[in-house]
Amino acid sequence: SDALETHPPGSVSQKEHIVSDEITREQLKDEIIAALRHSRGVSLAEANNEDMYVAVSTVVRNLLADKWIETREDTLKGNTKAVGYLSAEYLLGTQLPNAILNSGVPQKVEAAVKELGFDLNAVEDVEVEPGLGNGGLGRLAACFIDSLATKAVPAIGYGIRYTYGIFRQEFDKDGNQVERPDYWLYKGSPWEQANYRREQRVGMGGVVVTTKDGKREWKPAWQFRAIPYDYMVPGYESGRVGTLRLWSAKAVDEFDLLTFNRSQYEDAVKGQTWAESITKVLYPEDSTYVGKQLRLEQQYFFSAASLADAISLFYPGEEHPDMTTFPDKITFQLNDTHPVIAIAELMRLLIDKYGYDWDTAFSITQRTFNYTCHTLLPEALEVWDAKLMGELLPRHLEIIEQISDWAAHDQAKHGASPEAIERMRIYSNGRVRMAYLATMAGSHVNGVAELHSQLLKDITLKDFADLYPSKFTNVTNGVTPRRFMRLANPRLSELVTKTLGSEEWLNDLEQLKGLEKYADDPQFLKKFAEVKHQNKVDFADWLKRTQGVEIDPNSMFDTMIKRLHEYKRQSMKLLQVIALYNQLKSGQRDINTFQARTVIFGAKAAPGYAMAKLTIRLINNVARVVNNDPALQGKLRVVFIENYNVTSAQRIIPATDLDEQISLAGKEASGTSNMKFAINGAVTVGTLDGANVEIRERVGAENFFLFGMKVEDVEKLDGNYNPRSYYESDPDLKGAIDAIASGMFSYGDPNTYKEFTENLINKDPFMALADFREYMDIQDKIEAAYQDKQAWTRMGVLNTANSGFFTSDRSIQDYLDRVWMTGSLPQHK
Ligand code: B1H
Repeated sequence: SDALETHPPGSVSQKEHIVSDEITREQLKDEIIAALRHSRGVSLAEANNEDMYVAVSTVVRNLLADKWIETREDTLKGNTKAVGYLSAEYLLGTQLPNAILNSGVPQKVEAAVKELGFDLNAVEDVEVEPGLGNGGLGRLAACFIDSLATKAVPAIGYGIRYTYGIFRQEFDKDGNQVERPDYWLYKGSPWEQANYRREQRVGMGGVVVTTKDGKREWKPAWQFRAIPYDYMVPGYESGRVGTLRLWSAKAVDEFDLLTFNRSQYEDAVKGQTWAESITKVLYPEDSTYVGKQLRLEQQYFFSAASLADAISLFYPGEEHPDMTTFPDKITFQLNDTHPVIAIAELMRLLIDKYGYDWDTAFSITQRTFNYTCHTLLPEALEVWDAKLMGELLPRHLEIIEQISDWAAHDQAKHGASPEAIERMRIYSNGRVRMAYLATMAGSHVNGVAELHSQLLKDITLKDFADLYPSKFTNVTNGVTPRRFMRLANPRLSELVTKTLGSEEWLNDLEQLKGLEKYADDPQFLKKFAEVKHQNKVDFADWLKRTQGVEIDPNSMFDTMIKRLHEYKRQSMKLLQVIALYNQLKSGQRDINTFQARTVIFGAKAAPGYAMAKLTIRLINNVARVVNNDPALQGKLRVVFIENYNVTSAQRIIPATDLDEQISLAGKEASGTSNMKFAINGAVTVGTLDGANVEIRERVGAENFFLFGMKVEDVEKLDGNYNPRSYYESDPDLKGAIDAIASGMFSYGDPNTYKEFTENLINKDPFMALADFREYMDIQDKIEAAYQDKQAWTRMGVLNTANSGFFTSDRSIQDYLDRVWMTGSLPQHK
């Protein structure tokens, strides 16, 4: 009866069931007020921005709920093979603006919030972004699930719900990075839903026994509860809402009551604390591998829970499912080696639990998995100590040993030499090589940009590529234009929409090509330049407001945002800045004709990476000295954005004139901010590395500032590289390094940056000194080019017009065609 009908707090009432597209502004206002009262317990008059944030989020979620359920039902019908994206990281960014955009009624939501007396921007500012990733790899996963939903691909993203995401970065008074815990769930999140109905158990430790009928059986020492937290992934204009399922660990027994009764409280909760530590914190390493037990626990925990989830989804209630059909139901993409242990887990389930023979099990497994490699750096390839793995996952180690033997056998059959077979060993000398396991036990291996995929075949995985060439393919990365153009840059989006006559470009980004014909239209160039200028003004205001730093929107905004790593060469950028500073101080460069520049850095360093942290300190201190030197008349400024993250990226990128992509050739697998900058009409200065190569090909060499050694040059120099000779022969370079060594940026203390300068002069592992001169010279060309405002804007336009390829929608299409061999659900508009 009506009287007994109850609604979960803030839900859309069932009586007046609302079809999201037909909802009116008035109804939305009522729903928001209801959500305020039901889920926050406040009236509209009492509500603050935080209440409003939760209420609007609740209402927008409700608008998407039907599509979410429908998408799941259609996914599980199994008519179209689904995609399981396995990733230890998802760097999502804020949820509310994206959900509003994809709610189908963004204008109405905006109007409703406004009419209730709130500023939507201020409401959105309340949200703390879930920083469940380190950098490009995690952000890529977030872009991919967005595109999967937009393309109506039946998909589930699986990952880890870290209680603490990537640390919050602060700078201390000396300019050092200080890491603060990122308790992003401090006030809860309206975007997640604990889904206890789909809870799983995951075991670890223990022993393997042989049963009476001769089978191997794992007896884990401990069990953990794996609780899924579900996030909606709304597609843009697809009528589809996908699922991101993040696992959280909990103890099986909340309390050890016996212990507690003896009032030893600490002991009683110990088991709980230990269990929950598995998903407590994201490892803040990017591109380096650390063989920590807890990390393997995290990897296995989410891989095992995800596989169990998929099996129970596609074979509900079946005790003896026909697992030979599993690869037709779902294909799993392994995002780097972090989830590769899933391969051994599926083998274990197939053999030990479902009773398949080894060959059948291996064929199912091979057809189920594909692997994306994101690196070329040897230190990033995960190699587990077999002893550690054996203690935690004894049965899995056994299986991996068997796969290793099978692989050697298969390689011999394909004609590999004994030496090559030895090099390709998955398990040898007490080490387990996860990249090799993924390569042998999956169907496809892909790199993330053309150059990277080629280098994988030529170097990192050469033996495998020679033997199994058809396994290898490339899928160039992409980024979602919804977040990085429509949400981040509404002004440019509006100009594009007006110019092209529709918004279709947002899910068909190649349509940006239509802007090319306006590249010489002075009217259009003026508007494009005006958009950039307004974005710069906005950014300057934001910087003033949040960091108290003042910058001049009329200066050139020259940006380098990415993780701090030696191979990315923030140090080279810094040497250029110091050299400029020296030239301006000495009068070698005329301050009156100098193009004012604001150099913007944003970067986090892994807490254990000493050289990266020293570089951060130096950047901050160069900023201090340069910004406070009256002789420069404010014409050269250096700013370091504290706690660079997705939210700040969305502000910086649309305001940037010049984008720095200056890694040593052959080191950056792809890069993805380079794509975001190009789409937003910034011009790139870069080396021939990663996706820079493809960006330059598309936007045109004349609209890209190329410099530096190529991969071949680096190879030639390798082995007899002498950085000191560059230092000694280039006065600008010597002057910059000597300035650091003299204590100019350390209050006269010559020791503070000794390791930094000595490392450059004597080792310089990423050859910054060898590329320095060309980098200085190209910066002069850039300065000259910037003087002609119209020509510069034209370059920006041609970047935007020709970067349609770099949408993640295209990447997903490539995966569908080359790797997953599946398609989309019908779109429900
Ligand atoms: C990338 C990583 C990475 N490559 C280890 N590898 C990690 C490795 O926690 N860990 O141990 C975390 C991350 N991340 C990046 O992936 C590449 O450096 C970029 O060039 C690329 O654009 C990005 C996405 O493919």
